[in-house]
Amino acid sequence: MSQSGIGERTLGGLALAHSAIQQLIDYGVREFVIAAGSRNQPFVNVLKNDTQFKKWYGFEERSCAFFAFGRARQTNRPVAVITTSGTAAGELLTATMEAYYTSVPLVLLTADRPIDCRHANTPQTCNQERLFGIYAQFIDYDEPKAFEWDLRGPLHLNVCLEEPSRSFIDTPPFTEQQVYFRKPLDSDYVKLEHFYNCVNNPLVIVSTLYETVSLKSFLLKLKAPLYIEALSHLREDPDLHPYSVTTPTLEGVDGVLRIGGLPTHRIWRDLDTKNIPVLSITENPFIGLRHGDFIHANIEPFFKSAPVRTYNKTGNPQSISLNKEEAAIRSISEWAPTDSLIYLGNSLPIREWDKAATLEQKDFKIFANRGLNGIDGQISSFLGLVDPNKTNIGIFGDLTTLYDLQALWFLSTMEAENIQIIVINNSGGMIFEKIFGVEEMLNRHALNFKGWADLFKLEYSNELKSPYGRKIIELII
Ligand SMILES: Cc1ncc(C[n+]2csc(CCOP(=O)(O)OP(=O)(O)O)c2C)c(N)n1
Repeated sequence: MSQSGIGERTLGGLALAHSAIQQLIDYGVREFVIAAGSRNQPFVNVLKNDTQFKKWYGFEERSCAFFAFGRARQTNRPVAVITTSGTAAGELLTATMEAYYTSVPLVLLTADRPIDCRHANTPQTCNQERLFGIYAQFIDYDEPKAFEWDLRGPLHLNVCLEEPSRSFIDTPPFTEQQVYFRKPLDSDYVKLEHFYNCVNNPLVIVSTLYETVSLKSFLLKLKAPLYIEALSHLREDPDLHPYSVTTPTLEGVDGVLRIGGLPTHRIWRDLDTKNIPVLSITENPFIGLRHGDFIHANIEPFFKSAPVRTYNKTGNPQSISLNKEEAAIRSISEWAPTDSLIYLGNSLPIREWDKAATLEQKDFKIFANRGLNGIDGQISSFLGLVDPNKTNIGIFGDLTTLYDLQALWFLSTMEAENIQIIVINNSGGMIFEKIFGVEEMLNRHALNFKGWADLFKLEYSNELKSPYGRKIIELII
């Protein structure tokens, strides 16, 4: 008998599956997104017997992975996606890449055949060792083993299992404990002091952040021009409006301080060709540019004690004119109830929201996948983020929507009542019309999404009606 109390190989790897799941629980996993296959039957078996933890079931592994990624962000905990072997495991790559660049603890639990099958291409067997390369820390789990995971970014647990049993049997309960925790990052102010010493006319760009209390007091003392993206949750704060810049430029700017996730605005890319100091203070360990420097820190504690230089400058909030699509985004922001959860799809919706959304303070909780700006897995990520206590509004381009149609599979087991999926249908990838103006870039089409709503038995509308209930709203531009 193994530690888990289940006989080992004779029971088709249940003992190994049980100890692997127990290890994930020790890491803090409390939700599992399961895409059943044959090889991963032991995981399905041990979790079927469990009553403590949340289980979601899907079949399209890419979507399951993005859904799990969304759940991990929403619950602030590691969440595991479980697949069978072969291409099923490969489908997890894109969500893993996104999780890597956003430091989200996504767990990839893949079933594999025993190690001696690895290079033999026995049925549905490929080499799953380090399948996700640099994007996931890796454990080859052919026997119970401890592994200290820092919970920053993905973990891949590949479990080698003998032939699964056809019968499901009782297995012992899991012990609910969390042994591993994310250690806080150090706050080091040397690079910030250096920035103050060499920069007299800074532009501060603030992007993805979820805790803003101490940063806000810091910015109020700093008194420097601020370009504030919606993902920072500070864009609508009236106290910061005097410092706010509506349309940022680098003219006259001799240094940029970026706080939070990677900025969406074009100006960030333009910085690559400017020879001025750029300092990023970020929870993800990447500069985000070809030059510059960064401080990898937990934002809230960092700004609680950060030294401040007062610049005594103001911003230049301006009124701007909106095109039809931007005006539609503005209407959505006005229509959305206070305290809604808003998911901004790549690519135009997020840009248009930053430009056009109301500045009224409505305490929206805003999310987007800005690790790699993919248009894949967007609806799955949104559904993973859904909060049953809020109105949940996801805004997506039409190609982005087409990419992830089957994500709505999860709706049938979700309890949230208020889910609005808004498709901005401009008949193709219109961000490229702006940039290139060339037909071959656009994937133009004449499709609409009524049939999609019918397929999943959802209400469908072409206008912003009540923001309550569940529906697909297709705004044709
Ligand atoms: C997975 C992935 N493939 C390709 C791209 C490149 N890309 C960026 S925007 C875009 C078109 C998006 O079209 P749509 O969803 O209709 O949005 P719109 O541009 O009209 O806002 C593409 C293909 C990407 N970001 N991610």
